[in-house]
Amino acid sequence: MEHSGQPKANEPVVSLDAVIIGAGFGGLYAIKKLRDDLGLDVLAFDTAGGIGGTWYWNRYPGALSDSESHVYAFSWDEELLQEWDLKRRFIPQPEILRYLEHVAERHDLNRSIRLNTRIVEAAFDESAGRWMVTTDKGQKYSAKYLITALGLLSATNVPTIKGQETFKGDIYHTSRWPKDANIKGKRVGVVGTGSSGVQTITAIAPDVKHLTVFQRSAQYTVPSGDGPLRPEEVAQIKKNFRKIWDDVKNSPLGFGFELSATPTMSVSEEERERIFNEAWKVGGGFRFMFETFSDMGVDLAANKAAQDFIRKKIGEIVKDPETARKLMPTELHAKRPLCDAGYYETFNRPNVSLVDIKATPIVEITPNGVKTADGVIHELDVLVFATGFDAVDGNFKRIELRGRKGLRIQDHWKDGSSSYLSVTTSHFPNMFMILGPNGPFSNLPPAIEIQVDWIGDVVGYMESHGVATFEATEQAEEEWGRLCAEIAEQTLFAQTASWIFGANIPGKKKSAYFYMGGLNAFRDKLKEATGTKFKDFKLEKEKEHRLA
Ligand code: FAD
Ligand code: NA7
Repeated sequence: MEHSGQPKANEPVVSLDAVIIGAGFGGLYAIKKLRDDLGLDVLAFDTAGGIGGTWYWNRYPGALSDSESHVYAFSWDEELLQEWDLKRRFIPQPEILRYLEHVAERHDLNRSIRLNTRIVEAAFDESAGRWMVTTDKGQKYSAKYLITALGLLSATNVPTIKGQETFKGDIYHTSRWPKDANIKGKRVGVVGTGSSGVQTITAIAPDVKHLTVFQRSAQYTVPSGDGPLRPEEVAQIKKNFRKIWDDVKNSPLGFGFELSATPTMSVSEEERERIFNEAWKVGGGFRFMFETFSDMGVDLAANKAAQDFIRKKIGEIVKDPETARKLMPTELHAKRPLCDAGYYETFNRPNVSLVDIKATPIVEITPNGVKTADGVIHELDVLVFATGFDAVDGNFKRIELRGRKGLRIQDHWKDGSSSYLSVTTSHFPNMFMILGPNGPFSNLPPAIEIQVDWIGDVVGYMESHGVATFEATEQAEEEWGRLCAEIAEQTLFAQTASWIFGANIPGKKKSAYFYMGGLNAFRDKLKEATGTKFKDFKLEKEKEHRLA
């Protein structure tokens, strides 16, 4: 159904079936599911000036998905899988955005999307059993369902450094890269060496006059092995798409390759070296971590073997021994695995320098650059923050979001964000989260599809069974949280400070933000919830709700 979405003077509140927040992969599929499959009256809102979510915002040079291109897409439009031109092994940002825009046009989704519109408030009205939603333009909507597709790597983390406002040049965050950004021939500084930093640094080094990399933590990264797909590879993928997607959704990581079952120490040192070298040649950060051996993420000795291998590679690649030393991580290899297009090689360029800001921290930003603790002012025209995101729950906390009895999400999640099965949270009836906290740690488009399909099933059930409200029980949520924490604690990821555990944001509660039991197991849990007729949820029938 279509809705003008504009409140009229005599109708201050527009009534809808569902409000969707976000128009990335999650929001787009939610529109399709609820509007076209279930026939509901829905509107989606996005702060952005275009659809695409992550791929609208992250326009920094070198931005690329490091899930392989044939599994970084929707599987529900089989025709499009066949039609879409797969060009390279990995899919760069402009191409992903073009793909999502094409999906939106092809399925006529744009008419159900309001861009340049931020949702500032969403509150559950218990007496009406409806969500009251307010935009930054003061428009009000009422809806039975609230679907959040806010993005788990979307709320930017911008550091506040003394003197920042005095800087005479431009400051960009990678995920807010302006269309008119100009770095050519300039002196550029990049703070941050996570995935975004590694991609940006490698891409811009040849174009800038001088590049100063401010590194807080050295990074393990392996070659991506990106390149054009051969026509016979594309043909093979297209022939097998059904099976590929079936395997993806039934695998722990959803990346389209088989995980190794071989423990690292079960093979000889020579064999280990051979397998690591082979993976280095093939490329891909997730493949290096999960296709080589079975235990890099859980066993210290296995992890150390991988660390040693990468450190040795750094030593071989980087010519200046002091730079190589600084680039060699000493921590566990247990952050999100990365891959690159020649990151370590970049530091052999005469126009690139590396500053170890653990040894010499940034003390302030001056009008002309960045001053470090050794008194040096690194003169810059442009400063880039590749400092990541307030991951998973960041965008929830930026909305005035209230559930039953006016409970604010910030208070509900004061001890760390929680959910039942990532898609629901207690006290927030009829609110369905796409990639909410404690969801699968996996390739994300299949995780999104699995979640939206389930949400569609629940909403369909509610509509056909006269269910007014649907809500996870506190107990189910607590148990799910405990399970996520228990599984996460068994991995080395929990011993490493990164966004996966909320450790990158000062003051943020360090806890498990993901379910690390696998996408396949997660999918089974959702199926189980449906199969047991939602026994861990409270369902209130329309009649009961009216009586209450
Ligand atoms: P998003 O695409 O983040 O969309 C969320 C949208 O919600 C945004 O457009 C935002 O503006 C909007 N929004 C938020 N709050 C509000 C509000 N209050 N009002 C209105 N609108 C709001 N995943 C992978 O699986 N593989 C990869 O290789 C990979 N690479 C990545 C690389 C980068 C640089 C980044 C940042 C992320 C990457 N991801 C990757 C994760 C990526 O975010 C997901 O794959 C996917 O795009 C998430 O889609 P989404 O719709 O859930 O969220
Ligand atoms: P990440 O992976 O969180 O990386 C952020 C980087 O910025 C990392 O090197 C941080 O160092 C560094 N950082 C963060 N804050 C600061 C401050 N205040 N000062 C100096 N350095 C800082 O974010 P990305 O955007 O690269 O990637 C996030 C995910 O998005 C990625 O995994 C992909 O899935 C896409 P630290 O390591 O914390 O010492």
